[in-house]
Amino acid sequence: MSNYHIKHLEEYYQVYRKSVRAPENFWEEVAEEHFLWYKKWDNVLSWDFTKPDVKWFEGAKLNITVNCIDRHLTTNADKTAILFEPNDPNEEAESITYKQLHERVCKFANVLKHQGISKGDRVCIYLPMIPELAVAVLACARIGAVHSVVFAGFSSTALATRINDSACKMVITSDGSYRGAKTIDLKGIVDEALEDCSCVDRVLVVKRIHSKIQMKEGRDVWLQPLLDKADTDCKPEIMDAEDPLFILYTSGSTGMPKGMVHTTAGYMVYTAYTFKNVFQYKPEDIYWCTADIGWITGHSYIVYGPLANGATTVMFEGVPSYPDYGRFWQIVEKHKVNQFYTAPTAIRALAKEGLEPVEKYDLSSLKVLGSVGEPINEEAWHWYNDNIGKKQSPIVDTWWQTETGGIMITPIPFATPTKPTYATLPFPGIQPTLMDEEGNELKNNQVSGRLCIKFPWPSMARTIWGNHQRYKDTYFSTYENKYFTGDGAFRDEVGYYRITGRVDDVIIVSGHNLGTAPIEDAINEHPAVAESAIVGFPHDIKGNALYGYVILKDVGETRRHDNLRKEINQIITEHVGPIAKLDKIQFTKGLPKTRSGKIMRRILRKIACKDTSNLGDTSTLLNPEVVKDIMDNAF
Ligand code: 7RM
Repeated sequence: MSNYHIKHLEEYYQVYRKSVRAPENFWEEVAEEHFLWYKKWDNVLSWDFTKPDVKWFEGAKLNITVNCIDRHLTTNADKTAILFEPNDPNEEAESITYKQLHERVCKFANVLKHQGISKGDRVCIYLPMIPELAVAVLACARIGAVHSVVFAGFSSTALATRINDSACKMVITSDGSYRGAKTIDLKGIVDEALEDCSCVDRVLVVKRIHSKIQMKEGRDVWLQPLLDKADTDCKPEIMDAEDPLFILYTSGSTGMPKGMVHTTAGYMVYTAYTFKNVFQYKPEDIYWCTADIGWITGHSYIVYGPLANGATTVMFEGVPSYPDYGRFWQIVEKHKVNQFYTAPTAIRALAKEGLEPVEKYDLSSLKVLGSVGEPINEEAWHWYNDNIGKKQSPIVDTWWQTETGGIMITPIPFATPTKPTYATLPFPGIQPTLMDEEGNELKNNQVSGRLCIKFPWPSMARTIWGNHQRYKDTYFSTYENKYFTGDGAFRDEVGYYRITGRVDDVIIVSGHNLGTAPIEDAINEHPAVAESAIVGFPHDIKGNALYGYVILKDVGETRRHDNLRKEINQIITEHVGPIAKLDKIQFTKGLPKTRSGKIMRRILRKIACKDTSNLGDTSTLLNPEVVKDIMDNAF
């Protein structure tokens, strides 16, 4: 029995038990069977969560692009690797075979080298969802440069923070991007960001929208002429198993984003193995994940996982609403998509538009549906199941994080019976547990607690770039010898997990993780603002929306509040990005605080959620009188 392709629930339990009883043997078998190594490992795993220090496949030598590209050339050179679907449905789709991908990655890698990039250098990639984004990522990996992809919806300040934090030498961007009917001036945003980044000496610019842009002499160069001159072969850099592959930033509950560092071998093994099993990918299938490569879902399940399996992976540049709300389903029909992986926020937005845009298209190619990014509510789950999967395609509700690198809790389609709103069972090798607030492990079923992981897995992040202490404090200090996810969960009578949401100050809006602190910092930049606090409240489409409580410096502020609201959202757009705009802004005289000065967000959350019948324990409040005032003036 190959443990690579699980087909029945019994088989799942067998594989799972084996993976927990002897994790090293289990992962060694997976790594032996399915990948190309220059040299195999001396040691499968060493770990110590107190430091924390985790190493997988130590001593092994490999290059991940050889596993994602070169090794498919003997049997699958002419198979489509990347199927690019542009923003505009009238522009032709582009199919890139494994052979062509090899050539494009090699050329790009040679350009990087000529431009002075070598192993270990950090390269920031700020590109829209066009093939060059995937090619740039793989070109970095080819030569051992560490890519740091920044989602091209982030503002110039957010971009600058990320570039500086990991001291990137180069930025790869485009003149602009298409987003539905709009264009976005990406190069302008990069120019603004780089005013504050002295580490960057080269900017490679991809031509996409043919807009007029500024090219800074000596710094900015067009990519295409360099590619035209580049050699079509590039010898892969031989990497150690634990060499960093990439950095990806994720919001934290305090100001600075965290640059999660992922390393090479473990990440490759885990993303490839999960991809194959979670989507039950077969060689002839067309797989489509609608995420952006700027997020971990795109890294692991558009680029690395699918390509390591020799899959055909669709890359979509556009948005679900352009030119109309049938766009996703039109693409499914056009490319006969077999596995479709998206986020609850997209499902809710599409469900709101009714069935007409769905019924226009033939969705019979679909076999497996995926969900990721936030809890999927029951209504959205049923809509997806009934109308997209026609009750024939299992929904894999996949729980995982930027930090975990790959899918952690998920059904295995056709093996695990699904249950609406439940991510169900741990993937083989994953040992979840629930903890109470006092640090006791909750061993029974039918309990709620904080979700932790007891044992290392190959694709876990190894550190936060430049701040190992913060890595330890954030993930390994709340509970002894356990990785703390920051999420709450419920475990039902058969051991299925239902993720209930964040227990910290991270709010998930339309599937984007937003830390409250950077948004509050931005608001406080407004000259009229004294203090602010952000909470989430339920929103039909976005899952959560943001509610801001703002104290003005001058209570008698004469400007109209509506203008101030606009200005505050403008500042947020500049500092964090438009996704962090507030839906509601309430001006208030004070904020409920504990004696130690901590804002009691719990109370603010209840007020924002109109759930004020029981505010819970308010005995530690320093200023109970403001609570009534806030309630009286709430939206
Ligand atoms: C993959 C990704 C991580 C946070 C995580 C959760 C939430 C993700 C689910 C989910 C319920 C799910 N990485 N989350 N997937 N909650 N069910 N299936 O999203 O780093 O951007 O976000 O997202 O709170 O901690 S992420």
